[in-house]
Amino acid sequence: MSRTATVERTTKETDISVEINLDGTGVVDVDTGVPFFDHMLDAFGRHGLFDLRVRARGDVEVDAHHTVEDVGIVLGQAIARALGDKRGIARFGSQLLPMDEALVLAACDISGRGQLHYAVDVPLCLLGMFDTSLAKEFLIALAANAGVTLHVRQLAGENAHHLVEASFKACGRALRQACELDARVGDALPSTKGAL
Ligand SMILES: [Mn+2]
Repeated sequence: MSRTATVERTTKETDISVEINLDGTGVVDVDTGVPFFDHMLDAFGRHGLFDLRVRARGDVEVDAHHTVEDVGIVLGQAIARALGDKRGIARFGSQLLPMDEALVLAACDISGRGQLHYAVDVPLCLLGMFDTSLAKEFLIALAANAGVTLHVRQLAGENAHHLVEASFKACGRALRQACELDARVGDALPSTKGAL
């Protein structure tokens, strides 16, 4: 059974479609109109080994905020949908990810309770048209809509590009582990409650 999903969402601010295959090989095709964000989604998919296609058109003449946040919403929904009944998943994943001087930890639990705990002190600046505060906005939307408890924490680093990119890569790797089907879990739900 393939763990894929396609989700589309249109509002007055954005028009977004996301296709994901959780069991992919990291083939990514992204165009959001925000080049640095494309670079981050590429890193997320490639290191998460998700096949990911994203098309987004948003009101970037205002700024990139709506586009980035709404892609987080739709990507989160697509991950939740592709996970299906969550039987057989590893559930937890974590990755400590270095990028030059930056070192970022991401840890996730496919808990059904979407929440972000973010402790990355990124200098507030523009990376192209992406302002660095948008990294947190994206991850809030992703965690909430995927139903994932997500901790992202900086252990070292100062360069904004490195810190944001390390965060996206770490999240991709951590989610890859958590989404992975574990043969020893079999067809069970990895929960003492019997629900995720
Ligand atoms: Mn880069």
